[in-house]
Amino acid sequence: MISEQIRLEQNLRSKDLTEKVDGDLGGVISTIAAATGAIAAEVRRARINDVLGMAGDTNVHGEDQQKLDVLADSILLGRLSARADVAVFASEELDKPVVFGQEASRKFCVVTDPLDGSSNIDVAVSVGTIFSILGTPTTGEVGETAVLQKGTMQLAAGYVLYGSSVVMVLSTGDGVDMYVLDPSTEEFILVGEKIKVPKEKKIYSINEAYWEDFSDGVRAYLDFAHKNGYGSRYIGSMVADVHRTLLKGGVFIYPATTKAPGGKLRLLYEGNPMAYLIEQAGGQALTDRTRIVEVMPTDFHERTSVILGSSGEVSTVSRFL
Ligand code: P6P
Repeated sequence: MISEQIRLEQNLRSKDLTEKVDGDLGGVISTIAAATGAIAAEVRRARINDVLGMAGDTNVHGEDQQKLDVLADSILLGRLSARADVAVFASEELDKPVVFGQEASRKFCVVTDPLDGSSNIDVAVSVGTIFSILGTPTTGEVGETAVLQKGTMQLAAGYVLYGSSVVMVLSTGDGVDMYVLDPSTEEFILVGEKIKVPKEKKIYSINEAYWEDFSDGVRAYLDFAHKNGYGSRYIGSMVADVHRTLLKGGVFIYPATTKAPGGKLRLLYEGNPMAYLIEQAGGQALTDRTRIVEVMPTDFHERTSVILGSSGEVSTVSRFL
C-alpha cells in the first residue's frame, strides 16, 4: 500500500500542467495559466498598491491605478489576443466580447470572470479567476455571439483560487484535476487527479441574510437543514465556496430571490464553468428548473440561479423547490 501511495505521489509530482494538458486546447489553457500567475502577483500586491496609489488615481510613480479586476481582465485579454487560435474573448469586465479574428485557425472562444469576488480583496478573503473554453462555431460569420452556447458545449473549464496557495482546478472533459502554483518555478504542479465531490455532506452554503427574499421552497429547505444537523459555511466569494464544496461536499446555493428573480450569478462565466467542473466531479449543478449547462444563453451577462455540489444534497434541495 505504501509503495502504491509513493508511486502515485511520484506520478503526480512528475507532472506539471503543460505535460498533463496537451494539444491545441493545452496551448490556450497554458496561456490562461500563465496569465493567472501574473494576476496572482497583482493580487498579492493589491493592498500595497492601494497604499502606493493613495495619492488619487495614480500611485507615487504617477502610474494609473487600475481596479484589480480591470487589470486582471487586461492581463488575460492581452495574452490571449496574441494567440492565433482564439477567435473571441468575453469577460464580465467587457460590455461585449472582443473578436480577435475570423481565420479558421481560431478554433476557440474564451469566456472569463477575471477576478470574481474582487470586493473581498480589501479584507484578504480568497478571490479567483473563472474561465470557460468553447469551440468557435464553424457555421456563419464568427462574431460576438459565438460565445452564446449552452454549457454542454464547453471544451474545458476551470478556476484559479488566489488563497493561501494559488490553486487551479481544471477539466477538459475527462475528470477534474487540481494543480498548485509553485512560486519558485511559476509552474502549476499536479496535486490531485480525478477529484470527486463527496456524494453526501451536511453542509449548506447560502447567504441567509436574504431570508425575506427567498422563495417558500428555499425557506422550507433551510428549515429542513436547520432541523437535521447541517452545518453552514458561506465565504461570499464564489470560487472559494465552490472549491470547498468540491473538496468537502455539501451544496452551494445562490437562488433566485424577489430582488434578483433571475439569480445574481452570471450564466456564461460563473454558472456554466462551475457546473461543468462539478458535473465532471460526479456532482450536480442545477438552476431552480434544469441543469445549468442546458440553459441556452441569449445575453452575454445573463444571470442564473445556482444549486450545485454533492449529488445527494442537490437532490434534497430540488425536492423542496
Ligand atoms: P452576496 C462576489 O461578489 C460574487 O459575485 C460571488 O463571488 C459570490 O458568490 C456572490 O457574489 C456573493 O454575493 O449577495 O452573498 O454578497
